[in-house]
Amino acid sequence: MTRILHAAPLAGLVLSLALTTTAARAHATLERKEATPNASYRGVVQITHGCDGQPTNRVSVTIPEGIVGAKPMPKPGWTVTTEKGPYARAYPYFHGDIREGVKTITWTGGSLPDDQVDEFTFLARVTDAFAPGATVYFPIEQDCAKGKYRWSEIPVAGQDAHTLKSPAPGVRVVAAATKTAPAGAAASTSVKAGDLTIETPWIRATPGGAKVAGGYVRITNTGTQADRLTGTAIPLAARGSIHSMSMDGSVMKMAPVECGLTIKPGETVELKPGGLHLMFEGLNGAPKAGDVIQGSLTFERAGSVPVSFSVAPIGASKPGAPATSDHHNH
Ligand SMILES: [Cu+2]
Repeated sequence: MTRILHAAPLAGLVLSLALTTTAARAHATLERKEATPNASYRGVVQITHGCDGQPTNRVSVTIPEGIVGAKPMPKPGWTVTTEKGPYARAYPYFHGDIREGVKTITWTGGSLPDDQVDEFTFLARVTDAFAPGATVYFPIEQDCAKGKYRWSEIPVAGQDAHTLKSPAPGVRVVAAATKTAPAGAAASTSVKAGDLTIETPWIRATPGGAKVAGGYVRITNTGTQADRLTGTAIPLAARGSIHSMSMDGSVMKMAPVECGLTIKPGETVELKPGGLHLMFEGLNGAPKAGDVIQGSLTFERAGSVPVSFSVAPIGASKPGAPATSDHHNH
């Protein structure tokens, strides 16, 4: 048993001498230590010990300003409640601006023994209120029958978070991957993200000056719960979204897929030319055949998943295929 008694008078001394890893193990932590602006974040609060031997029966996380659309994951044996309130400003969200939302999420009524660990999960969106390099803190309250911890200390500028006795877990905000690999670099064709398998992400090259490009990918859900593809991004494009295509008489029409594209358990969804596709708009450069573009797909449950889009020639109907005389843009 390596429990550290934070309430003990010795705790400060122990912590100041302890290795970072020891201190981090004892605190309430967040499993994922990095997040990307304008992308979803899956927050997994890890409770690794009780209060001086007592079981934990309440966990509450504060959603900081600039993190929006927070939703808790229900947890068997626990009751989840949320408190909502207005944000300091409006933030862009899937269907226009969002001005209010969940500020705290609290799980109560369960009993987590001191010698067991558990996780409390929420999903939220990181806005552009945080620049890459910033750290965003999620204060956490942990209550036991007797005793409690308030993991709420936030380091001031220049202060080392490891010197704090009850630090709020921090998540570092990092820029989305922006590297464009040289032509001919091998693209990884299959990526696993939780229950999802993401295969052959590719983009069709565009003539210089084009403002839009279509992207395609195959996604299989091997899990037992549905997930939803809600967004996509590449550094070359100002915006990425999911579009459907349909025939209106003899006219091909496309429209954004509202609320994301559902991938049911056991289902494979294929985005391909002439059908569902990723739509990249506001291009500030032209994807060139043979390039590999690092980008991301965002899912409601699986979060933001980095993917490598290979670029096929203008008019190609599949990755690696030669151009055809297809006149559709995507
Ligand atoms: Cu489109």
